[in-house]
Amino acid sequence: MQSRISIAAVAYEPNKPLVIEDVQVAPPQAGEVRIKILYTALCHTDAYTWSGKDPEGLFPCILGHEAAGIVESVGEGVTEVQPGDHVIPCYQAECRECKFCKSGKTNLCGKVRSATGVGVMMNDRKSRFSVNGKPIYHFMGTSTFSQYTVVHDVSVAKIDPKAPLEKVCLLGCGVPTGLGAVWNTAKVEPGSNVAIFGLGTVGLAVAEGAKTAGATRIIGIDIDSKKYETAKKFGVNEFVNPKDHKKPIQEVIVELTDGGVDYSFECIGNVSVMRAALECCHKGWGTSVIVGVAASGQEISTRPFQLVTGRVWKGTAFGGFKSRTQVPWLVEKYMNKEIKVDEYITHNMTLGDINKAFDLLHEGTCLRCVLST
Ligand code: NAD
Ligand code: AHE
Ligand code: ZN
Repeated sequence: MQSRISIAAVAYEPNKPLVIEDVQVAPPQAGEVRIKILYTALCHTDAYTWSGKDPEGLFPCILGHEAAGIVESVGEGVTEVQPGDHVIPCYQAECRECKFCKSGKTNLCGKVRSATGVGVMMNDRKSRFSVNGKPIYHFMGTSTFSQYTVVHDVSVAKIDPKAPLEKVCLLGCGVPTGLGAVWNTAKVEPGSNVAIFGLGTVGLAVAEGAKTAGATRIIGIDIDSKKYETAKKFGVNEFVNPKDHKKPIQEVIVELTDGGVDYSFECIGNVSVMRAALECCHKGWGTSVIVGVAASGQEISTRPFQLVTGRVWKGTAFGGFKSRTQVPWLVEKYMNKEIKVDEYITHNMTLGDINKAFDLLHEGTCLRCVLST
């Protein structure tokens, strides 16, 4: 098998514009899959790592982890996918053999995480990307801001070939994360009241998940009041802007809900808001789920009394979904019109416009921007 020349967006340094250039993509080795990426969206975690605030961020690298494509070639021993299969790369692997996968207690997988966290492939601890012979690091085991990428076979979900790749690419991260935070991590029951901090794609997917779980009050909290109009379409039925109140936002929510909410979700990545989200939960049973990713060095705090008196603090990665097993199921749910996907796509561009797309991501009007490669 031969190397491929692929146009990719390379992040050479934190916060410096990504460089669109030809990258050499080596053939897949044993247990690896080379994918032709057709569509990739941008997630705030890409922006976070690019900003230099991710302790696992390495440069130069190829970012991107919310995408869809077609298998181009496979390495020795790969049995579950073959060239031509339609796939979604999954940053959270699922090997079905490791201690984590077998535990039945988590969707985290231990098989390749030690390599994906340091930008290399498991086999030889090296990268498959290079420019003029110099290696470029992988990112989250996916690196989808490239026409071709190489991933571990345990990180590939084979999906229905009839599914529109330009839409279902979103099922690689943000939408499943929000839905799963509600369905798998919090396990929201009918009649619950729910507070969602941050109404970006992840927060809106939490709202959609809460609505389908039968939550009655779905309170959206965002410092941008423009978010409410869109949020209503995803199930938010009350809106609070912390800027409209002098009191701490947790006190406002506790008063609004006769003692606090049953479930809250932090979908921003702000540790002060994480505290507020915990403290707005009802004494005795309220559960708060941390979804947002906070910068290196940031820590959460609260009075231990908050937990002693029955509030529960949890976190979620990819909404607790087992990736290879459940991403195809989510695709089917989308095809059956049981979950939204199209509604999160506010912009479409090409890979060459990726720097403009990142600018848009920081504007309040952009939920997901899908790039064609
Ligand atoms: P986003 O930037 O689109 O949405 C964040 C929202 O929070 C915006 O509407 C913004 O106006 C609002 N906001 C900002 N500061 C606020 C404050 N102090 N109080 C209230 N609202 C505030 O982001 P997104 O794409 O929805 O992602 C949200 C977070 O989830 C990010 O941190 C991302 O890295 C993380 N994430 C985590 C996972 C996971 O598996 N845990 C997966 C995907 C994304
Ligand atoms: N490298 C970061 C961790 C970032 C993080 O928590 N990532 C989430 C997914 S965000 C997707 O948009 C996650 O699933 N984490 C679990 C894992 O195995 O990485 C840091 O802060 O170190
Ligand atoms: Zn993401």
